[in-house]
Formats: sequence, C-alpha cells, structure tokens
Amino acid sequence: MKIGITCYPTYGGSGVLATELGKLLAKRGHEVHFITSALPYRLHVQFEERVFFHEVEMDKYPLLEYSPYDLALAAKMREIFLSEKLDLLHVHYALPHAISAFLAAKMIEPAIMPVVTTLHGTDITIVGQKKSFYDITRLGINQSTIVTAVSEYLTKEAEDIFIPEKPIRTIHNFVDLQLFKKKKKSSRRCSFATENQIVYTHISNFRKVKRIPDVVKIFSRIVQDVDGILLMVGEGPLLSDARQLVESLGISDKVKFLGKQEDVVSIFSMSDIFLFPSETESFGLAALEAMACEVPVIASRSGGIPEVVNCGETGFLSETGDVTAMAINGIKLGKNSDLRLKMGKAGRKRAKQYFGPDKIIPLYEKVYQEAVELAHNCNQ
Ligand code: GMT
Repeated sequence: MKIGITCYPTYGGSGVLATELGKLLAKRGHEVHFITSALPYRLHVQFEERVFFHEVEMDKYPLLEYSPYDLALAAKMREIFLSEKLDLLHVHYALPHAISAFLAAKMIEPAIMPVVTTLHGTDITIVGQKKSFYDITRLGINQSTIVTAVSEYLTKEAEDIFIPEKPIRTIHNFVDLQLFKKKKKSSRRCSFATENQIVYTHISNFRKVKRIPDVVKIFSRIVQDVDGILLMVGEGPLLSDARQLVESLGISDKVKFLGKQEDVVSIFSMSDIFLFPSETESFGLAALEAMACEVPVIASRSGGIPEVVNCGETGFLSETGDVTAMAINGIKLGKNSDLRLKMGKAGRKRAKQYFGPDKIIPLYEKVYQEAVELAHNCNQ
C-alpha cells in the first residue's frame, strides 16, 4: 500500500512509534510518505528504501502573528495524497493531526481519503480534555475512518471521555527487537560506574507527568543501601529543578545528567534498573524498550503501564507517588543480581511474546485494509 504518516517529529513517544512503524512498513514492501514539520528524529540515522519525507513548509507573512501550522499541514496532506496517489493517511496524536487530515479530506472531495488516527495518551488525557479543545478533538476522532489507541486503558479513557460514534480499537505499541537488544558488555559503562556499582537509569522528556522529583527521591533513598549511580537522560521543563534537587540532597557525585541522547540502546545496555515513576502513561514505550534490552523496570501502577510491565515478573509496580515502595524495590533489585538477571530475561521474553513487530504490524495492515474498504463503501 501507499501510506502517508503524520506525527510529531521530535522526541515524544508518539513520534518514535510512528517513525518505527513507517520504517518497518517500508521493509514489508509498503511505500511510506512522512508528512511532518521536520525529519522525524529516528529517520536521521540511515537511508531507508521506500521511505519518503515531505516537509510541511511554513510561509511567514507579517500579518500572521502565529503561523497556521494546522492549515499548512492540511494543504500538504492534500498535495501529497493526490500527487503520490496514497491509499490512506495514518496520523499519530489527535491534535491537530486528525483535524488537518479532516480538512485535507474535505479539500479532495469527491475523491476519498481514508484516515486512520492513533491516540497516544496526552492528546486524550491532557490536551483533548482542555475545555477549549474538547469538541475539536471529538470531531477529529469522529471524522477519522478508524481510530486506534495504544493500550486498553487509553481506549477506555477515550471512549469514556469522548463517547465516540464508532468503537476505538486497541493496538498496543511495539518495539523493534532487532534494534532494541542488549549490547554485549558496553565499553562506555566504566566511564560512568565502577564494575560493582549498580546503574539506575531514567529516560524521558522531563515533563511534570514523569514525576521527575520522584526519580531523584527514589534514588537518594536507594543509595543509602546500595552502591549505585543514576543516569538521567533527556531534557525538558523539569531538568533544572531535578539538578537543584540532586544538589540539595547531596548526591551530585552519583547522578549524571546526559541530556538528549539518540542511542538509547547503548544506554539501556549499560543500565541495571530503569526507574519510571510517571503520574500516568497511556502505555510507557520507554519501559517496553528497557524490557527489550533486558532491564527490569520499577514503575507506577498507573494508566497502561500494567499492560506492559508484569509486576513481580519483569519489574515492580507501586502506587503513583509511593517513593518509599519504589525505593524498597530498587534496593531489592540492586542487591540481587540473580533477580535482576531473571527479570531482565523475562522482560525480553514478554516484549517478544506480545510487543514484537511481527505481532503488531499486521494489526495495522489489517486496519489500513479495512479503512480503505470502509471509506470507499461509505461513499457508494
Ligand atoms: O509523554 C510522552 O512521553 C510523549 C507522549 C507522546 O504522545 O509523544 O507519549 C505518549 O505516547 C507514547 C507512545 O504511544 C506512550 O508510550 C506514552 O505512555 C504516552 N505518554 C503519556 O501517556 C504521558
């Protein structure tokens, strides 16, 4: 098929998922056209056959204080859909992408543009629920040919909140198991930690929902009992608060802030335990990536995380904000290498069993087929 994909091209999980999906669809013989504001960051690495990139250009005009990205995107979607003879558009994150797709579909009438929208989380749980955005998010959902969500939890949330006209389907996120696998003894590990130190890691975009202060507090409790270091990977609004907290707790010598990093596989490969105490996660792609790299996860029992991390098998879950319980689990794992190994192996196994591309990509292919049929049948 010829598939157009729109996503946020930056570091967020929805953009990562959309990009990995596009690359794997292309490997399976589809032609994939990214229609985005910039080259998606996981496409930077290498040339991919059958993957095309169309940048949404933003013309500046003095009268327009804010450039209307949503409209420029809609115009680009229309142009590429027609010129490349696409079969459908798959948009990731409801706002504004589903609305731009709706406008593009209107512009090409009487031709037909099937639209698949995938909900990722904050588009529903935070952004879409803001009073001013509620109706427009609901419009985007209802006007899509098929809507999917990345966990059972998110499907239920979206259905409860938006009461859509058609049911939403769950297609879990996936991880590329060829790419995300533990590298043999990472040579960079020694520059951060000694051979016997336990490496705790947190990776995120340092937003409020990630509960960054909890990461620091959990670790500061852990290092009273375990000789460990903490790698803080990523950037975002709470980064400087985190640095301050680390300093005020007197653990600066044990915490390394690495900033944004592209090669997360190397980071997971030098990690022993992943700390992920988010307020909520619709899915928690970073937890799945950690599991694929055999790293046990300590996380909150919140949102879609329990669908990913099996408590007691691939890591430990505690109530959101229960820093003490998470620290106790961090200490338990830090002191027991057999348990870490066992949980790490179980994480990889679970990732393979339920979240491998071979399990998930065919579900999207089926949805695409159905969307094309539905959209064309509706118009007969
Ligand atoms: O909050 C983020 O990490 C970014 C955000 C996004 O939409 O880019 O992530 C959401 O989508 C990811 C991919 O489906 C999920 O794994 C994350 O759990 C979800 N984030 C939240 O629900 C807070």
